[in-house]
Formats: sequence, C-alpha cells, structure tokens
Amino acid sequence: MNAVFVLGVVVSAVVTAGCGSPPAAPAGSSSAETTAAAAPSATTSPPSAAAGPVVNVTIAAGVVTPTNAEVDAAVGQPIVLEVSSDTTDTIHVHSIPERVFDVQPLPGQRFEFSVGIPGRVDVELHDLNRTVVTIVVRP
Ligand SMILES: [Cu+2]
Repeated sequence: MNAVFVLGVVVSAVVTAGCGSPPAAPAGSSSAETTAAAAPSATTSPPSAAAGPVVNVTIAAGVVTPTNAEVDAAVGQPIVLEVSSDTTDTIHVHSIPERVFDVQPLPGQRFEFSVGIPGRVDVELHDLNRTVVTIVVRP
C-alpha cells in the first residue's frame, strides 16, 4: 500500500504577519524590481505619476474614521494621508519597506508616500490598534 501524502500546511507562515513582525523582505535580487519593460496596453492611466488617492483620516476621542477602508493606487503613485487628530499616535504603513509616521494632536497633517511593490498595503494606527485603510496597489 502506498502511503498517503497529506499536503502540509504551507500557507500559514505567510499570512497575517500583523504588526508584531515586519513583512519578510526578499533578501537578494529577486524579480521584484519592475523596470516597466513592456507595458501591455496603456488604457487610461499615464505612467508619469498622476495624482493618487487622498485619504482623509480623523482621530477624535479615541475614534478613527475611517476604518478598514480600501483605496486603489498604482505603483509609484503618490498616496496622501490627510490626518486630523486630537491625540498622538503612530501610523504604520505595511509596505516594503515599511513606513512610520508620527501623528500629532493637530488638524491638517499631511503624510505622503508611494509603494513600489504591487499588493495590499495596510495602513494602521498603532496606539488605537485600528486598520484605517488598505491600499490596493496595482502594478
Ligand atoms: Cu502595523
């Protein structure tokens, strides 16, 4: 009789790293860097970074608005977080490399960044432990 090979649990190591552990950055030169070798067909968005999404974030009395929102962006496109807050906090952008912004108790703070690798990037407030928005980054 043949032994029955059960497919092992391969997935669990990658999923939901969360805040505790930084995302595993690919060490070494993998295929991550895209040099825009062949754009298949330029449909709508021009390659030169057009205006990206602007996410308005309000932190008031311990309540974040929005939470678990989702916006689209393209690789390299500027993404702006406009934050009004009544307290200090830390914004953690789970991109590679990750980015951290210090929130002050002020209106109209503006944090701009871009993402170089396609995928889903969570933007979190660490003190309040909320995911504000997930940015879906297209290639
Ligand atoms: Cu985080």
